Amino acid sequence: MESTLGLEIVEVVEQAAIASYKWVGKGNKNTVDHAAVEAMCERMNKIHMRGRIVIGEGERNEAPTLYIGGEVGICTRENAKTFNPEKLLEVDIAVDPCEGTNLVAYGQNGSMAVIAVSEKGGLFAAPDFYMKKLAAPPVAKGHVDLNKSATDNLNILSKCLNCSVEELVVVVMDRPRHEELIQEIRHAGSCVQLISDGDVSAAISCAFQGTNIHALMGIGLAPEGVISAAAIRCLNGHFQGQLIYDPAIVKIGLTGESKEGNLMRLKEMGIEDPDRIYDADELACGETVLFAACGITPGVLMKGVRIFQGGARTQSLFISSQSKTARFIDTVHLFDTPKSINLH
Ligand code: VTB
Repeated sequence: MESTLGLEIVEVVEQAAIASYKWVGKGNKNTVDHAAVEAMCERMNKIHMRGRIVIGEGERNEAPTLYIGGEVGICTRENAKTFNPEKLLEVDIAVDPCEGTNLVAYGQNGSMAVIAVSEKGGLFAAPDFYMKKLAAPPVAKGHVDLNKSATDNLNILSKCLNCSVEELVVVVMDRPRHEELIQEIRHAGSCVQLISDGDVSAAISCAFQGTNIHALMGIGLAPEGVISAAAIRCLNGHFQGQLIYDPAIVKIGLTGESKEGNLMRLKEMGIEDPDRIYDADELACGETVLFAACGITPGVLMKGVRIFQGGARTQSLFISSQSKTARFIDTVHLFDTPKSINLH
């Protein structure tokens, strides 16, 4: 799968990043998202695959493209019936064409275009619920636990990383729902790095040394949690997620839903235990998992898009469970044939 799709999905996120970056700082998150979605969709439809969107831009009636259940790729065309079935690559795809649309709209750091791919059934088709998340470096995998308190996890993390609790940096989304969590982390002596958006980048940063991010704690959206888990699973990092179905916990969001209605929806999805804690291997359970991200605005892991006359430069991250590698890819894009400049 990697040899066929690897560079292709890097180009998918690069094109989405460049397209959305053109709207950086203009203050309109919807324009940012639309540009990323269109560019991602267009590039995916040039790949020789039959890709099913399991995490995308919403339900079929909510989004014109990249909706859940939609299909992308050359092998979805009418004439695909004539293709050699052995050559037919059928995959499940999780996308966030612009993770952190607000960040791009307001010119803030930390946004990226992301995609995760696996064989059919290889990615958890998370509902658009919130998810309580815990991400941590590989050395802490299986030692920290979402069932434990933040204080206990910080003590465990300090032992795993052989550092003091005071040296730990924990990323938390700056939301009212995290008021108590933030207080507990600071009371334990660790540093809280607040982010306004973009917990996928924060989660993945835990799995790389040298990012000065040691954990992600708190509640974000579940689809982003699956995408984070796909990357972290390949990096052998720690990621756990637990669906949040009670709007009272989130304080905002899940508008219109009731706890009973959410429980009913989970039951209809076949989720028997709504309080189940999923680990990375369960959220991204496929034999092969590929992940690609391209920086839109500058971030901890990747530089942002840089536009120059006639082209652009991007930095992407490609992670593969197949080759067990994480590659940072620096790409120069030439938009058009270089104009001969008459200097006389
Ligand atoms: C979360 C987080 C994402 O949006 O989904 C956040 O996981 C939305 O949270 O990274 P709120 O509903 O509390 O605003 C992101 O930050 C960006 O998609």
